[in-house]
Amino acid sequence: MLQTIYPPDHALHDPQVELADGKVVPAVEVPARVNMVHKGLQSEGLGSIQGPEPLDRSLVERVHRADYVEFIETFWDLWLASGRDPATHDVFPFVWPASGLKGRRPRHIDGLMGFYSFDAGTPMGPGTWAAVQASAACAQTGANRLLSSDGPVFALCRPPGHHAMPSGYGGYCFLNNAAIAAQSLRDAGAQKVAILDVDYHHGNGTQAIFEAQRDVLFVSIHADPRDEYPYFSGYADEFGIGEGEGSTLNLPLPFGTDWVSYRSALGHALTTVRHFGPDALIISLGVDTFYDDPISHFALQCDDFVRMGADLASLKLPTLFVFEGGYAVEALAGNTLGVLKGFLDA
Ligand code: Q9C
Ligand code: ZN
Repeated sequence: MLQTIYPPDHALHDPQVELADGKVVPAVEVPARVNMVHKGLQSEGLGSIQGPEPLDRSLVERVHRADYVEFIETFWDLWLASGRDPATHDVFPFVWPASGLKGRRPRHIDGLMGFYSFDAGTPMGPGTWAAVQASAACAQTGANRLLSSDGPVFALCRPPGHHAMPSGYGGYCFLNNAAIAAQSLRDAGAQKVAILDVDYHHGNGTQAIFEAQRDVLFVSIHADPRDEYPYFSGYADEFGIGEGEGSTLNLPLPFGTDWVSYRSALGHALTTVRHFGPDALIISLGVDTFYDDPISHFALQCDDFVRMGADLASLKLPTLFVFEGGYAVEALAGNTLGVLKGFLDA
């Protein structure tokens, strides 16, 4: 039996446009994504669906810096207080402390956006914080449910989380839902937690949050960062730092990767998780590996997601699925439910 946690407020984050491919384009990280998956779960009667419990701020601040969380929380007030147009729907950063500029924390809204972000492709608006809070609360609630559940739990998070850094937003992500879930499981007594990230993009935020720790294994299968976002993280020679050396594994794959080559990387990932011997498994579940995803370049077919779910079940671990990317809206419910059904039926 599956339990799903769904964030009713996710639709308050409702971007119309984003900056991608060097220009303004229609936003792809939209409410319809999670609405479709929610509807699919309902119409197929796949387990129970509940709302999240209130978000524990101290849990969030064990994963992210408090000043960063406060910035996301107060962003819209800062925007208005700075005299900017209150009718603006999608706000983007455009200046960063890169290339040797020292990372001083400025006062102006434009400076603050640059201080707390790492790309210009992640719109923020008046309802962003409410949605972000609900999304993170789903991950937290999912982790709590996993402890008392005998089946898998699905945190249907939106906005997604795996790109969110300890103090930086980007890649449509603000708070790192998978990391919040992992931290919550550790706090509740799990000695070792594994995070397996199957989103098409590298989970740079999750890696950064846990790369110096040995109690949380991070394994990611993703498009080669030489050719794909997030470009500066996710290389095969990143194994973790200090105490955490050996607790990070990146498996970058080329454009065009189909199920046959994907599965061999997945097998390697599963062996690594098995060897680590975690008490719980978190799957950062992005289905943007789909051949028809509008922003991605892998070649998985609908049936492959069912196969993926079955392979994940072979670990026989308490498993929390945390929703990440996937932008082929019409196929999203089928592919996401495919993974869950493959897992449940295995
Ligand atoms: N040419 C997640 O899947 N850049 N984030 C897109 C398209 C950002 C994806 C550019 C992609 C971020 C959670
Ligand atoms: Zn992605």
